[in-house]
Amino acid sequence: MTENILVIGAAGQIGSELTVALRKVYGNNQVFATDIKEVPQDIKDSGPSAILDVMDDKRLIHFVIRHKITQIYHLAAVLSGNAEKLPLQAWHINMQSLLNILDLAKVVEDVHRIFWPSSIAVFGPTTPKQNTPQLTVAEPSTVYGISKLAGERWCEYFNKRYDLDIRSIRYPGLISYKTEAGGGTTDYAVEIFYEAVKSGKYDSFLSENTALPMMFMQDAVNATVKLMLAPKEKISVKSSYNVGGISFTPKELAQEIKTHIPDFKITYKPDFRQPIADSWPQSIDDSLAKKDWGLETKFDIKALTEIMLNGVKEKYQK
Ligand code: AKB
Repeated sequence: MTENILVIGAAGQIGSELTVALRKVYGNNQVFATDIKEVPQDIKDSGPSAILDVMDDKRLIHFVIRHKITQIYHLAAVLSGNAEKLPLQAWHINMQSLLNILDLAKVVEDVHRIFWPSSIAVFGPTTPKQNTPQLTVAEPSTVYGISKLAGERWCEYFNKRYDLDIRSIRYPGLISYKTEAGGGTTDYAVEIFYEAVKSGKYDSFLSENTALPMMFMQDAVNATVKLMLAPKEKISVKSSYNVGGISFTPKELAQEIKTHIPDFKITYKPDFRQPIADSWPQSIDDSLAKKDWGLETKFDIKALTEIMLNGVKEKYQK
């Protein structure tokens, strides 16, 4: 069967790398890259792209029918830090965009598989912090976390009630240099590399011993592609899978950066994102993702630090 894939949010941190990976798997012309802003030049040059607003449900359904879309990757969202600034707007965008997709999948028969990202933000202060289980207390204290938890419930509901095939991962903090992250709590672990290369110092908005689960983008992209290629009967979780990657603190990351830039200096000025980070797990049990569809991760803190520093340096040289 020929797949026609729609990526929503292709200009974002995940979308800009996942689109490239999907084009390798399915062919350049089979993957439509869309966003409310222009997608990166390499994505524009290598396959079809368009401006598309997922909140515009009428245009969305026409687009999906016209291009005979069979799989949708809906990556657009307001992240945790930004969502706290405009809670109701963030709730509206995060929820309504997902509902627009789920509702169209119910009526457009060609659409047979959907990916939607959830987050470790579904967990809250009452969740066990270490090796957080797949199934546990989830009382998020952020609007982003509440929207992701509600989104997971909707995914499971649509999966079961309408026999759809909606798959999801609870991403940890994602680290990449191709497209800068924006508005997340884990984003210190991206910003730090830009500042290390640019000025040799970084003022962290999280305190030195704040451990959080993290993952290098290539691992996250590979996991997403693998989950979406797995046979349906392997997918036992109809809401969203725990995926853990690695865990580290700002202090540990700074130490690793110092092995490349010995004069690098880090200072700590925790802001409104500190309580968000404090409410999240420190490490994740992702054994079910490993068992069900063979989750694998390759990059540790050492490997990702080296790649990030080289990648950011190269960007600045351009
Ligand atoms: C954020 O920090 O908001 C995101 C996330 C963990 O979902 N990176």
